[in-house]
Amino acid sequence: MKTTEKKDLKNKIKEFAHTKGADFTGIASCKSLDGAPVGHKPENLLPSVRSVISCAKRIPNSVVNEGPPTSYHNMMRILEVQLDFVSYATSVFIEYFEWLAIPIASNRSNYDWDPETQHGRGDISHKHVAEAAGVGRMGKNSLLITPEFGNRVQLVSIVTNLDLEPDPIINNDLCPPDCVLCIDACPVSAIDNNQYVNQKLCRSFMYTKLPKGQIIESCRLCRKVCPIGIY
Ligand code: B12
Ligand code: SF4
Ligand code: SF4
Repeated sequence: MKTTEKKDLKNKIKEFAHTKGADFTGIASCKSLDGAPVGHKPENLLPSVRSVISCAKRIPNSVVNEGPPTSYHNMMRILEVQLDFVSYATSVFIEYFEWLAIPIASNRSNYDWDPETQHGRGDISHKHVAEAAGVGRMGKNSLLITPEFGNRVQLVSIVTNLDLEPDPIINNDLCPPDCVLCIDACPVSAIDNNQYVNQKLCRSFMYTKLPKGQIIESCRLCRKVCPIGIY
């Protein structure tokens, strides 16, 4: 494919994803994700992969900061479905040009689960993809932070054998050096100083059981206290 054709297709794909509801899109080369754990590399999902597309949708600040747990949980479920739709529709769009494209589940755990440590991994880590695609940078809370809306975005990825021009990454750290608000805010001290989250500790606090038995994802203190993107 010629460079001009490549650029044109990249713009078309990004525009399409935006019309389907993506607020941000970025392209990462599969090489930039080489550091992913075995089984979670782009080529484990599509052997002929060349690029990984990241899409993000913002969450209203008021839901994260002020909303009841039920609204927050509902927002997480809505965005999960919408992002899965964005990645599905964009993959079909890419297939019209006769390239392969696989949408990776926004938030379903895959077979990688250790019941002892309660450590799980997604098929691919969307936040690592988003960072490599220039959508944002991972903060000390280990979440993907965008300069525009901070960590208040949800993510999805698409792997494709289409060789798209990667977007530039954000070079500077978005966390102020002395900020530890997210680390201090976690009631179960699940976040260490190396962007690492102890899943068992987080899972012990993150969920709330409602009187009728429904379990909702309620804790988001490490998101809420982060000042980036708040206006
Ligand atoms: C498992 C999981 C969790 C776990 C672990 C979270 C974590 N920090 O990774 C737990 C249960 C703790 C969790 C909690 C939450 N989660 Co969660 N979670 C996921 C899920 C399903 C998989 C994440 C994953 O695989 N991480 C990889 C980690 C677990 O593997 P690891 O061995 O620990 O990783 C180390 C290395 O292996 C290496 N690594 C791993 N992959 C890669 C890839 C590359 C290229 C490189 C170089 C290195 C590398 O880096 C790690 C650090 O050393 C994703 C969806 C997805 N598919 O991405 C959502 C996701 C990360 N969660 C999300 C959210 C919002 C939350 C919560 C706020 C829940 C809530 N109440 O709403 C909390 C926040 C807690 C926190 N501060 O992280 C969002 C984050 C959005 C954002 N802006 O970043 C995601 C992306 C879901 C989505 N579709 O948007 N979650
Ligand atoms: S979601 Fe809650 S429990 Fe989990 S790391 Fe963040 S603050 Fe801690
Ligand atoms: S609260 Fe501070 S340290 Fe934590 S992610 Fe936000 S800016 Fe970074």
